[in-house]
Amino acid sequence: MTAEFVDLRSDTITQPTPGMREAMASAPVGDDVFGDDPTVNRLEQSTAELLGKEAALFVASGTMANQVALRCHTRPGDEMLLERKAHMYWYEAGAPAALSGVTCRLLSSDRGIFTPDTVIAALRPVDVHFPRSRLLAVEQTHNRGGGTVWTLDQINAVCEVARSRDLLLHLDGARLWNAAVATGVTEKEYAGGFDSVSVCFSKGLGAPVGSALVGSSSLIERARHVRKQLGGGMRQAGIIAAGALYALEHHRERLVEDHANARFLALGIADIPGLTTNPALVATNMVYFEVESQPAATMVERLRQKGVLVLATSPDTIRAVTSLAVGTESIERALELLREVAASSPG
Ligand code: TLP
Repeated sequence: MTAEFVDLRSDTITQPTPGMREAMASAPVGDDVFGDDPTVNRLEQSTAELLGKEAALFVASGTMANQVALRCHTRPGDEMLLERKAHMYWYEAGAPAALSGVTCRLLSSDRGIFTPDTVIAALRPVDVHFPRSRLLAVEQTHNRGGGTVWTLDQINAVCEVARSRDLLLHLDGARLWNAAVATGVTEKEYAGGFDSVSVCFSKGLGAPVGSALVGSSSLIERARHVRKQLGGGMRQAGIIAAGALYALEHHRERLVEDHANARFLALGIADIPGLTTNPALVATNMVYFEVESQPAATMVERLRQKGVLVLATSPDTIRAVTSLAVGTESIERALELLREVAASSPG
């Protein structure tokens, strides 16, 4: 995408910074399938430490991290409990069924955040007729919930009830970094109650590729095998792991800028006639808003023609995501163009 576009489609669109490219170019590498890549090893160790777990596995994407975890935790016919609009259910191409033979039990929530009672109500008794309730998955921040943040108390409460009913626990922490920066609760504290956590380096942190799955040494050993089965064993992967390491070391704290830009964007949108959003609900780097005057897809196309890229997430909803690719001036420009497009009819 050319530089004139204000690209708010996702925080996945960022380009590696010059410092990151330099780190990637000079990274020592080796064959990671043999465990020989020092940069991958360093990334896995740092990530495990940061999350307070024994081990980590570098994988190609957040989807791969989540699905490898699911495969490790379940057997075919098992059931996973997760929120109705969770990424693992909504955006992972049917992988729980296709790759693990797992069915999904969908939980209702308030913008992605559900309660211990909801978990209890969804649990199946042990009975020959039923799938085995095996895993509870939580998403932090919750993407389709609006980039919402679970408090530590909310997370611990669902972990406790799940644990007491013998469920395993997975955290889809693609944007756990954003939650940590937004609340001051560390990634490690959030990860404490979970058997496995996935984190992404290629969202707000700005690395070009890569995610990690973290957990106990035995889980990660098994995950390494599953990753190989899926064709995800990479060779001189240190080239991309170096970008992830750089992101981890240099781009976490700056996420506050993305959050401030998202709030600024939401406040601007709330003032535009025909568009609706609640800035008070913008907790991280995502702004969801409703469009009254035209279908969301029409507005997305008209904005594209003017130089603003956003995504329609339902017939009347648009998502805009801030990242290191968009500074405050770009947000001001996006707001101007949003005003123009909302004020004129599609014609
Ligand atoms: N989300 C992407 C799209 O897939 C929707 C985005 O633009 O937000 N967990 C969560 C919570 C995610 O939001 C995403 C990506 C993933 C997992 C998957 O990561 P990737 O894209 O690396 O497979």
